[in-house]
Amino acid sequence: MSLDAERLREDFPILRRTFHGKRFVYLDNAATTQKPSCVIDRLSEFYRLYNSNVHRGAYTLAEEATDLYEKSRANISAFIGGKPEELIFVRGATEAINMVAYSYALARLEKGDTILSTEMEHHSNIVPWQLLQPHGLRLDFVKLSGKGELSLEDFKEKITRRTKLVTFTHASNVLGTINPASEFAKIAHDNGSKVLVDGAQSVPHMPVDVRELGADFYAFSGHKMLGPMGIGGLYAKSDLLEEMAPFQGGGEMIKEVGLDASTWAEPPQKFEAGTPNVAGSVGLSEAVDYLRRLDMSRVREHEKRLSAYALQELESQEGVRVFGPGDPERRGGVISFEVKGVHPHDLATILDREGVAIRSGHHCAQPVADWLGVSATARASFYIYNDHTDIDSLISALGMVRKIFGRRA
Ligand code: C6P
Repeated sequence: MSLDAERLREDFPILRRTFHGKRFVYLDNAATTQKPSCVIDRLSEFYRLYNSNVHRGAYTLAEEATDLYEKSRANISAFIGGKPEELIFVRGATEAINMVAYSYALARLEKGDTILSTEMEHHSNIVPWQLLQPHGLRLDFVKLSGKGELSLEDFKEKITRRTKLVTFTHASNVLGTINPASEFAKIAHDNGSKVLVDGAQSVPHMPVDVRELGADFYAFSGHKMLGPMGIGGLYAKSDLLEEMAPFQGGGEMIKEVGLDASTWAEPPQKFEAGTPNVAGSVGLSEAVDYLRRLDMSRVREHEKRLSAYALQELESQEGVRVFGPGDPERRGGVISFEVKGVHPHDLATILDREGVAIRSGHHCAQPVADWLGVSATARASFYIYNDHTDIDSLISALGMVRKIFGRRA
């Protein structure tokens, strides 16, 4: 059974807003998703009834908050096929990747070892590795090719015996491409390299099982999957968490502290210094329950159908160029495009006047824009509450763009 987006929209209070007198058509879900009432209510309930610090107090309220926090960890880790002790709560995918950079790569790799990333990455999977270069770690990138896929040939050529970590995005936030993650992971493992997958654009949109994928590390953000901002996860295999160095020092990540030296708590606490985002974890757990009820295979099917329709409609518009793979089987619900003669920022501004919210710019993935040979693109990205009528609104708003820009568009 397909998703009933119109029905689902009723769960999202923000989607009842109007902008410039028009129905709100939210097509910037790759940036962040809207929150259903159950998540908003759960956050409010936490602060009304359960607010307390965790892992510290001996009183009942503190025990309740700790229980909620740890149950949320178990629920969220199960959603991606992991065990509770394999999930570290972080602010989001960016912090998760930085944690791997500092606690694993910097602490465990040797001078001259290489990290192999790709040209398809968000800045958060490029810059943390660049920051390690002054420490003697090398960085290389798998090339983009074709319509925006990673070149398997180049990957096989670039992976060497010094490649200790391979990292790539599961799904591109600009091109929409879904990478064959398990195939890449197998090549990396056969070479003796560890694998970090950036799941920021995949966990919200398709069934993900970190074990089936063969990921050693998997990063994701709660706010892109109906959850609150400021909470996300780093999945890491237990043996790796054991050997990794702490990311930050402070309360709760220690076993014993002396003035000269300290010892560390067991994972996951070892990586969660200071007061964590307890309300965020509870809210994200509620979001996971909501997605589970919908069924992630249906979420994926829904987005595939929407993408197929959007691709067909956009490509039939004069002067519109769509970027990324053409086959909806090989892409997610993220569609970047340009309209000839119109800067993407102008396009987004005119669309806003029609009630349609899209993103324009380089989407924090400048190397992808460079590869496309553009400085910016317009980007529409879909989620469970979007349907064909939203794409129709986008297309009709593009008609307005054409009117304003005259024959140039
Ligand atoms: N991309 C977009 O509009 P954070 O900001 O930590 O939640 O997620 C970072 C991130 C990492 N990897 C990928 C593939 C991403 O798409 C993002 C976030 C948003 O495309 C905001 S720039």
